[in-house]
Amino acid sequence: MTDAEHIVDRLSRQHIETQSWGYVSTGTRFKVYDTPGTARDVREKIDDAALVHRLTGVAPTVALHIPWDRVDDYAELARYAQDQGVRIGSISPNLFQDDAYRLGSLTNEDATVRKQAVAHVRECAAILREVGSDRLSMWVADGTNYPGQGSFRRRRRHLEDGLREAYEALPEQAEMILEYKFFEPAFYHTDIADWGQSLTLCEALGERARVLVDIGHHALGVNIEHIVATLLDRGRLGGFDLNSKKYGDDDLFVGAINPQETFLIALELVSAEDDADEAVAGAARSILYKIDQCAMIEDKIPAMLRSVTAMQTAFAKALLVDRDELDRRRAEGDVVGANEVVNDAFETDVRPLLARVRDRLGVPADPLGAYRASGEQERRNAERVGTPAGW
Ligand code: PSV
Ligand code: MN
Ligand code: MN
Repeated sequence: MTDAEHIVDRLSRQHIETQSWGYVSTGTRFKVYDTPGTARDVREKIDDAALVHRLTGVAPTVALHIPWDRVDDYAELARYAQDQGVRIGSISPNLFQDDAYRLGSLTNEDATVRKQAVAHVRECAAILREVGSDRLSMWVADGTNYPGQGSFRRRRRHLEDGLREAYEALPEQAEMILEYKFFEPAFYHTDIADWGQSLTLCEALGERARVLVDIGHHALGVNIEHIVATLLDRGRLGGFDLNSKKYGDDDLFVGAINPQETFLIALELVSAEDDADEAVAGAARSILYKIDQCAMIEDKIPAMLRSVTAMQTAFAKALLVDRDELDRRRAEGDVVGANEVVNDAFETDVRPLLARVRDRLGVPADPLGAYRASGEQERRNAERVGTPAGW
């Protein structure tokens, strides 16, 4: 196999999960705009995810968020998804939209509230079983707004206890992937604020708990690829929430801002996938790549297509890096040369390579162009009348 064929082969096996809440009308606390043709219920969200998969060939699963996507019969919903050509992927509990959680969910001083939160996470663990999924994607929004408001250590103990109960309820093959975020909705402290806090919790829980990195959940200037490398090396990077940001948790589509960062993250990932240490390589190959974006004023499906194709672009460029040559330059202390090797790949036009990948997958060479020409948006605009689904 030539190098180019090898790259086409790897890119044909890419798997990017789109998320149900990326297909609905969302906004900021100032305004939610209803865009025409937007999904109104979970089935329409699945329909849109299925269309994105048909157009790209690399997005075969869709993540759900409960209760936004709550239904009576999850096995039936899983069959519906399968009929459309996709599967249900990760399940996210919601520990931030109930009045009871005003002072925290799993960290609350009140044992009744903690119990409610644990019960909800366990409900989500049970849904995994019903839909045949293996990832529980957890974000704990808990935190405090003012100094003095809470006891950090007591909250941390409650958190660990609650997560352990949830962890023990996971189906045998399933994993918990644990997100961190440094601010919002709380503004003084957040209980799982950074990767170190998430990692130490995962280590306390067990082998089937790994860290989830949401690109938007870092302060400006933080070197995310370094965090990624550190977690990869410990076999504890379990998933991504993919998006891009200019400021904070902006949830813009991938590649819109700083595509070089996405590329440098991808470079760490492909190099870990090839690591001689099977524990590192195996963990890297089982990472969940989930989109977590909010299309506020734009049409949802084109925005999702942009993210999926930006991830393909980042990985294509990462795979083009001559890592043997890079290692030689590093060993020689050739600072400029090493950077040049990385940059050469970043500056390569990978569109012809991706056209080959799409040809192999039997999907259009230009997914976004094909969507525009398909009439699917116009059909949705005409058919989907009435209130779109929101959060
Ligand atoms: C929190 O900001 C977050 O990134 C979590 O992943 C949530 O589940 C998601 O956003 C909801 O939009
Ligand atoms: Mn997220
Ligand atoms: Mn977020």
